[in-house]
Amino acid sequence: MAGTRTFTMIKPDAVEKGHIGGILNMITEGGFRIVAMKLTQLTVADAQQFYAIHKERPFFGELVEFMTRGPIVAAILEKDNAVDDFRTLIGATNPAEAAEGTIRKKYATSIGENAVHGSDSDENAAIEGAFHFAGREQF
Ligand code: DAT
Ligand code: MG
Repeated sequence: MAGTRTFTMIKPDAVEKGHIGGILNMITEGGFRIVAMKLTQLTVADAQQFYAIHKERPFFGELVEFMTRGPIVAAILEKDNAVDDFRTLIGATNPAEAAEGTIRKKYATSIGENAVHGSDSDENAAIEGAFHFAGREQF
């Protein structure tokens, strides 16, 4: 059975441009309940760990530099089928390929600076949520 929670980050590009409110509105209008949330900033070590699966990719250095350049909003979201439904709401990694009505279509600039993160599995949602939030910070 699909899980009910996913993890998201509003990335530095979207925070810099003042899109926190617009993105949170799309998330709640999309039927997700926010069960944990904070404004925070990743250290280089945090970003290297978070994106460790991509460490051999040519864009890894650029990705870590981008993700650490300013504050992010980290949040845990709840909904039936949370991981897949949230991936649908955010749209394709490359905003040029993202469907109309998705968060990345509306707010992302490029494949690297794509406004939001969404977990890709229930297992990673749990790992990523626990990376940012203690149990007592999850409601
Ligand atoms: P997603 O964020 O859709 O899960 P991913 O896990 O494949 O995508 O990659 C993680 C992030 O790495 C992505 O949000 C932006 C960056 N990235 C991925 N592919 C890239 C590329 N070809 N060039 C630059 N950055 C890339
Ligand atoms: Mg991914």
